[in-house]
Order: sequence, then C-alpha cells, then structure tokens
Amino acid sequence: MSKILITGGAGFIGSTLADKLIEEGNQVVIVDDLSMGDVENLPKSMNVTFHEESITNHFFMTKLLITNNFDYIYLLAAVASVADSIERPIETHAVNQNANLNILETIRKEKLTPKKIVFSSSAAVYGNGPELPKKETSSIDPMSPYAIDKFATERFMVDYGKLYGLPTVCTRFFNVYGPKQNPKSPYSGVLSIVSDCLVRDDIFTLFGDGSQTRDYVYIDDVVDALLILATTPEAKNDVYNVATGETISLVDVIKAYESASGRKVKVVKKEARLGDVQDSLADITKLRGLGYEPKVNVTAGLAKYWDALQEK
Ligand code: UD2
Repeated sequence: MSKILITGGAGFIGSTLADKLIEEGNQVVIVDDLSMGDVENLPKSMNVTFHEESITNHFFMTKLLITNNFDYIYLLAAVASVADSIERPIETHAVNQNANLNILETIRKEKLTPKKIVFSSSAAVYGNGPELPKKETSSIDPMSPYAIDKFATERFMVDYGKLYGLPTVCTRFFNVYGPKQNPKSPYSGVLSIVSDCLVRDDIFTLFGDGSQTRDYVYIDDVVDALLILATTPEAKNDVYNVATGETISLVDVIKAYESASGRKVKVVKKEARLGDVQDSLADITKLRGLGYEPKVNVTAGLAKYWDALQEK
C-alpha cells in the first residue's frame, strides 16, 4: 500500500485515477478547490482523504507534503482552460506554474522522498507547428499563458531532476475524453459537450467545417499511462505524449457517437474558433517503449462513455 497525493483529484482525470489507485489498495489524499472538480467524483472509500483547498495555498501544501511524505505525487490540478488563461494570465500562472514550483521546492528543501512526481502537461505546448505526428522532440510553440505555464513547469520538473535528483516525469495529454469530464465550460473537451447535447437533446455548436482532426484518448488508457509512468523507474526527468496515435475528424467522431448512442446530434455551424488547431496527432512510440498500449479505440470508447452516462 502506497500513500499517494493527487492534486486536482476531484476532477475528471484525477478522480478516475483515484478510483483505480483505491481499487489497488492504496491510500489517497486529494487536494482540489472544486473550481472544475466535483465531490460527487470522489471515490467513496475510507482510504480517501479530501481537502477542499487550492494548491496556491502554499502554507497548506507545504505542511501537507511534510506531514505525509507521499510515495507518489500526481500533479493534475490546473486551470485547464486556454481561454481562461488568456483572460487571467496572472491568476492562472499562480495555479499552473507557481503552485507546482512550491511543491517541488518543498520536496527539495525538506528532503522528502517521493518515488515519483508525475506532472500533467498538455499537447498545447506544441502550438500550431506543421510537424505531424508530434514527437516529444517536435518543435515547441506555446501560444497561450496556459501553454507557456505548462511548458515552463515541465522544464522545472525535468531540471529539478537533473539539478537536485528529484524523480519527476511529465505527460503531454492529447484530447482526453470519458465519463466525469465536466462539460460546463465552452472550452471543456468537445466530446463532453457533445455528450451533454445528446443527453439533453440540446443543439451542438460546431466551430468550423468539422474537418479538424484530433487524437482522442479514452480516460482508461490515460490512467494506464499515468500508472506506467509513475511506477517505471526509467521514466524519469522526461516528457511523454499520452494519446492513441490515431486521428479522427470532428464530423467523423460525431458520426461515431451517433452510432454508439443511437441518437442524432443536432448541429449548428459557426465560424472556426480563433487559434483553433486544424490537425493534432501524437507519436506515442516513446510511451509504447515503456509497455503502454492504448486499448480503447474511439468506437469502443464512445460506447463505454455512452453506457456510463446511461447509468447515471
Ligand atoms: C485541446 C485542449 C486545450 C489545449 C489545446 C491545444 C481539451 C479539452 N482542450 O483543445 O486545453 O491543450 O488542445 O491544442 O483537451 N469544438 C466545437 N464545438 C464545441 C467545442 C469544441 O466545434 O462546443 C471544436 C473545437 O473548435 C476544436 C475541436 O472541437 O476544433 C476540439 O475542441 P476541444 O476544445 O475539445 O479541444 P482542442 O483540441 O481545441
């Protein structure tokens, strides 16, 4: 049994990871300010401790880290909206970068001994470069405060390893989808918005012509990737794409969802979003090298997603 910290553990990815870690018999501590997360997402288990707190409360975080000396730390708390970071760059910087730096500093100064610190970064760091698929070595072009903070924090993670010996690893998530993803913001994952429209029989606004492609990765595969990265010692002070290595257009993914759900999506088209990337696809060779293999293709993932929504 390990003692594990998940920041952002009431959110979509964090809470699904928590479910899995609890199932495996670990003790999980969650810090989440519920800005996007929900207490409903938390695993109902004696082995979960939940703190409703922001990671920007450095005093709180420092004390929590020292008191627990966690075996594994998953840094999933973030203001995950690119648009929000453009509106409020200073506030989002406090969460997306400074709070994580405080955690690293505490671990260094207090000589804490986590086996791994896993930081969640984003495909946003690649920006709009033409190279496809994106390799971890592809050119970086962060185009928003969100992407800048993710990239800079990756660098802190990698270099805290090289400078001070901290065992860190970073994930560049592509388009993660699945149950528990919060559709409440217009910048939430598009498949959570489509799901919501299907459930409520609402109209879905499609930005652009729908030909834009994405590498949609199902949450269970993402949890697998997180566990592999945490427990593989050689995955250290490095960055990994987390995706499926397959791409599909928005119109086709909507069609696939219609087949999975047996319902029709009502679509209204609007102009493409400013700054929208046309195509996104990951090269996952590096992660495959650690034994990762995506198990859920889009057809299966959408079916699982729809089933989970029906159960709710
Ligand atoms: C993803 C990340 C974002 C950033 C970006 C970097 C998610 C949720 N977002 O944005 O944080 O890392 O990659 O490139 O993973 N769309 C619609 N209607 C809607 C919502 C979206 O047509 O109501 C379109 C949108 O214009 C885009 C596609 O669907 O072309 C996917 O949108 P998204 O927000 O799910 O993800 P993305 O790739 O733009």
